[in-house]
Amino acid sequence: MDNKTKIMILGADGYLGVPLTVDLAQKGYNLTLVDSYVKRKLASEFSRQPLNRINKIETRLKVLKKINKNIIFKKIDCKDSIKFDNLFKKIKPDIVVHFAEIPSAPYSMLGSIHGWNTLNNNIKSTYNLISAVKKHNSNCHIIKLGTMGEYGTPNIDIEEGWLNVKHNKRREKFLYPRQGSSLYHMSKIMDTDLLWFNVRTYGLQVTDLMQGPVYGIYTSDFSREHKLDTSFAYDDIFGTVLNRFIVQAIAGIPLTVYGSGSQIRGYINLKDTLACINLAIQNPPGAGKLSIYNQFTEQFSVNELSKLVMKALKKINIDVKINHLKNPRVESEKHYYNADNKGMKKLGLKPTLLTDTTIHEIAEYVIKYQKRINKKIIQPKINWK
Ligand code: USQ
Repeated sequence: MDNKTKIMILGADGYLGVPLTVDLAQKGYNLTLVDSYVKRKLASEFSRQPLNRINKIETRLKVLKKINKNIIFKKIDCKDSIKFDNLFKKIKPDIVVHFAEIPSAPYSMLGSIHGWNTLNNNIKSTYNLISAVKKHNSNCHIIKLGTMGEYGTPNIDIEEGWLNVKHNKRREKFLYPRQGSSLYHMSKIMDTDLLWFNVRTYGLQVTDLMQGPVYGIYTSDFSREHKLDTSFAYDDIFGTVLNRFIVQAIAGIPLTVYGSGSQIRGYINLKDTLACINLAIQNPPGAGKLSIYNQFTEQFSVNELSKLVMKALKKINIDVKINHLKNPRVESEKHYYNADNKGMKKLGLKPTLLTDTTIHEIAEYVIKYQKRINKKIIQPKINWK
């Protein structure tokens, strides 16, 4: 039990925040959970309900407090500088895990209001966090969730955060060039820039995790028994591609492969996301350092993913069809992709691979909630142009 280390989780009600809370509560950390419920609000504005109904933090806390008394929840919008600053000043956390961002690329590309909402929410929450750390506890380790999408799809290998450049016989190490393909991804690039500025100027310590699309559901006997599972989105705005494909397969809808399907990304199982955050907690970079990790375990093209789902589900007698739709996004479809991800493995990550068993495990979960699948929220409705 580590009840001395104070960890604040911003965005504790999200897909990643919910299981991280359960995990860190079980480990005995002193936790402050923060969320404004903005994602629930957006999802319900767009009628994009997750597959499973999850209890709010207030209800989940009643159960969690039975295993760990040192947990509190504050319903605060991290954009609110005064409220956030007051909370941080009072708690003075040792570590902050920052997930409090609007996570959807399609939402950010819907229109100018949505684009600004994403930029404003994401940059302002990061800015307020940095300001509070500088003012009240500059030793605090900020663990920030970035995205592999910050790098885009360059025609050279993607390094882990940094690029050594030789120019006119001189050398310098820069942040790896960033080229986002949505305003959401651009907001994460701006976050990284803000963090790096504050690390080199004020000596803050930051871990920035460049995470690929996440899939899966983290569930333990404890979370199942006490209704502590996380939300599982499969819609066109908030669902990530593999989760969407598995729901589509179970619902008998042809898989929605965008364009040629040759676009490649680095993917990660939700269980490994939790393992990576734990490794980041145990490995602070030290004052004046920005550690960047590429947080994914395997690279796949969308076509490969769809075929893996088809092959795995055939084994449990589910017939899957694949449909190529006109790509609603502006993204390279045929491109080079080779990203380094050695950092987390060096720290001890043992990757969960996307095997038939992994797909069956997620499918089993989806089948449990099959009656709740809303077929109207599956086809993509937001076009980049
Ligand atoms: N795709 C399809 N069909 C679908 C949905 C997506 O072919 O039905 C394709 C997309 O065109 C894209 C790829 O699958 O090429 C991944 O799409 P996604 O929706 O799973 O992921 P993305 O929009 O990039 O965003 C998600 C999370 C975001 C996170 C990001 C990591 O929503 O929060 O930062 O994954 S990354 O993609 O590496 O930037």
